[in-house]
Amino acid sequence: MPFKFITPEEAASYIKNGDTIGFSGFTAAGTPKAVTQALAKKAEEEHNAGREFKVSVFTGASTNDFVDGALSRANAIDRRTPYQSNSDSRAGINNRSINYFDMHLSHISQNVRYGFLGNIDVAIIEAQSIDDSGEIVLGTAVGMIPTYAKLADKIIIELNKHIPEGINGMHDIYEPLDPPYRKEIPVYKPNDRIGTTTLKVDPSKIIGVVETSYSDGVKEFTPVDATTMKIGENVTNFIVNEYKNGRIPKEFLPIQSGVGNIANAVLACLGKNPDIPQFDMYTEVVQDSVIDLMKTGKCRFVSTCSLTLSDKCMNEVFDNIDYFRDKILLRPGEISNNPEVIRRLGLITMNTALEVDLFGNVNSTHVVGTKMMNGIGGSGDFTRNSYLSIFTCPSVAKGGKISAIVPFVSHLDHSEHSVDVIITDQGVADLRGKSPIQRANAIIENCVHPEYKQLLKDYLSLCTKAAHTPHSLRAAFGFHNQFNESGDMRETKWEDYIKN
Ligand code: 0RQ
Repeated sequence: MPFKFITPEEAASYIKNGDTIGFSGFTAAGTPKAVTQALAKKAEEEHNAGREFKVSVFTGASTNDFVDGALSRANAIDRRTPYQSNSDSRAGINNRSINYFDMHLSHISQNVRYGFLGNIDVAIIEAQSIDDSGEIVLGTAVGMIPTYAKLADKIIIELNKHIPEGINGMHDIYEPLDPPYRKEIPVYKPNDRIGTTTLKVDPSKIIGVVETSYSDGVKEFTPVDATTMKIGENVTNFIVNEYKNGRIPKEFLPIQSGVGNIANAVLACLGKNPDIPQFDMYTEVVQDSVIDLMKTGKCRFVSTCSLTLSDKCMNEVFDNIDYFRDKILLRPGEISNNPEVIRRLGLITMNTALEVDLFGNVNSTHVVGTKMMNGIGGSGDFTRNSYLSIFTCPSVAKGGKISAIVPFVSHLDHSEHSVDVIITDQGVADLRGKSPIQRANAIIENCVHPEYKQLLKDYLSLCTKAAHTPHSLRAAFGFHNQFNESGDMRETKWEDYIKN
């Protein structure tokens, strides 16, 4: 091998204050894990010596404690995009020591190529293998690394022995041309391979190879509880009904499913229903429940950006890699989340909301309107372009103190124009073809927790003037104000808002 083996500390020594780093991976899957820890240590040493040291962290999606956790704790992150879910990183974002900007995942690579986000100084790539010419077999995810690697001045490789050779053949690396030369993305079925199995990088940019042996460290999901089970059942019954009534074609349509406990439970439930035929997925994240469905054959094929599997589930896939290799394609985020392909394939999309308002607007990102949770991720890419867009959430959070259904969302990620169906543990509100007031009534009737039904009905009656979308702008954030004051939205009193 023409490349030098170096230590994580040596690799970190090449990274300067102010650099922008592009990372491989998507969620915890496929991210580098050793150099980032050494970089965090270096940042602390620099800070102790009275020198500034911060880097910009561009990833595929969220990462894990090795990246966001370690670097946030070391106060080593300046700019951060596009998605994160680590508690230390969340704290840094909300105290504004991290300059986080939240973007649709499908936009990242092209915006970097367009020059909108500045130079990529270093790309750090987790690899299963690399040959002398710079051909890399990636790990358990792709993310935005084809673009970061192409544009970076320097490349550091983390060669992870934990990833089996058998993963070779699962990746499908493809980068579109930029306007005005872009052509169609030639994915007509989820299993259409359009690119190469390896990522070719310029070998002269590689400054060294760090050997590692880490698992991705994805936590196991919390077991399905009564609420998530009920949401799963409601989603399944709704889709079965759509299918039986011919609003989903007899061939069925590919499914996209978001991240988190709820998404995992929904898919598990969907897979168990005998009235749902075998299906394919065109999605960005594969969680444990999908692997179970692939084992039974219910899910035939998955196009994804990452295998975000708990260590236990990942080891099972690694042990049976020959079974899974021709049933999974790992693609760049620009392709897994591509609006053109999503619209063409006609995806049934299922994402999770933090809060939803009476008119079908969705907040996926900001707790009580101001504090960043994780980011929009791919939910906007899929929702806006889907065949049928579904949002799920528990009807209440924090033991009932928060209603997920509010008069007006305190932050807007997905507008009423893109959201077709809302599903909670209480039931299903099908918003298609309904006026705003019809949507509000359907949501109150079917999705709101019983403790909040009357409050929301009363809210609607506050708007006495004739209006297409009835709101009392004075009271629209009444639930949120109440939560900020007493910690319990149930104590909202509308009379406080209609004093004059
Ligand atoms: O808090 O952790 O303190 O208990 O939010 O909520 O119910 O466990 O749901 O794990 O599925 O996450 C929207 C964050 C949901 C996620 C979100 C509190 C609740 C709990 C988590 P605790 P749950 P999940 C593809 C798609 C945006 C990106 C996306 C997400 C915690 O799904 O990040 O969809 N989505 N990407 O108690 C205050 C409310 C709340 C609330 C719930 N209204 N107000 N707190 N919580 N509702 C994937 C990618 O793009 C990579």
